[in-house]
Amino acid sequence: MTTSPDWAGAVKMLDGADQVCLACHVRPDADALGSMLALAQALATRSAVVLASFGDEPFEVPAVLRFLPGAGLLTPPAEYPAQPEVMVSLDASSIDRLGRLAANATAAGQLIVLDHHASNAGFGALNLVDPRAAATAVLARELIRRLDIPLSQDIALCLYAGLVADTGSFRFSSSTPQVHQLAAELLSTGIDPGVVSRELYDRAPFAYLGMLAAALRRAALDRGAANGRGLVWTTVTRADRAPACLTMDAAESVIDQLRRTDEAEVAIVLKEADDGTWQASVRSKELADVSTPCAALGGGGHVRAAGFAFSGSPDAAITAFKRELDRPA
Ligand SMILES: [Mn+2]
Repeated sequence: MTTSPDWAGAVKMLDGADQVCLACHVRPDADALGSMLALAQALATRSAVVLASFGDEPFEVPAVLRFLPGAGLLTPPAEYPAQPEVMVSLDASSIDRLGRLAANATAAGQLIVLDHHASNAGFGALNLVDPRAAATAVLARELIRRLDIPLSQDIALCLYAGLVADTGSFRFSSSTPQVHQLAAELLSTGIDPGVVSRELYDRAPFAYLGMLAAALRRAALDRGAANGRGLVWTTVTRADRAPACLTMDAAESVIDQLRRTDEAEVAIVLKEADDGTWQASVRSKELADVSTPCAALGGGGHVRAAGFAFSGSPDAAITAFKRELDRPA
């Protein structure tokens, strides 16, 4: 998507709606849920009825995101209108990323797509898609500005969480001067950045250490992969999480340990879900495009951070991934 976003059109749609239904991608991260709850709380200051959801069953906010304000506006997908009058999709690169709510998006009277994934082909009637945006939170902030709704601390906290998450706490190259300016604007509402980093990154139950140890002990380095730039990978199995009943999102941060490896341009963590299927988180440093191989395996994401799902053996998935990674462009 390269056409310039029709902000005025979106404002008109949202201003004229009696009910606005928001949805973000399944298994939401801080940018998806934060952007959605920020926009939901902003719209709720108007007279419109606001519903927000994501298409997971069971419908549960990931434990690590429960500090985000605005959860009172969440509605389970089963109670979501089948044909929303106006619907907004946030941080979903394609309609199937909405999971159970993809059908509702298809049936929506008007669908606005707010997203920053380069692979987003624009599945809405109105597409506010900007791949240069460091986070969907950047676009959500712009929409709230255009709607002329002031930032409350609760809205700012949600946006800040999304910005922190998608910029790797302002460590990635996406942390432009504009990103820092937005961070400054959000912090100037009086929110505490320490709360966001502590909740997102600096806490876990004691049992997490055992799970992390098991995953790191299994880490394997393939120096020849990624065209000789190296690949490091490991798994987080159901058995690793079982002793302390840790949920899948406890495995999310394992990739941040793995990707430190100097000898590897690419890092992959394969996480086994409770139903025995797997999700792969893939990261690269500065050279490898991981979004293309992930897309070839049915997933997607960004150039330096992407993922895919599979069922079957981790070894077979890694073999398939390496083949796609080394495929000449
Ligand atoms: Mn995002």
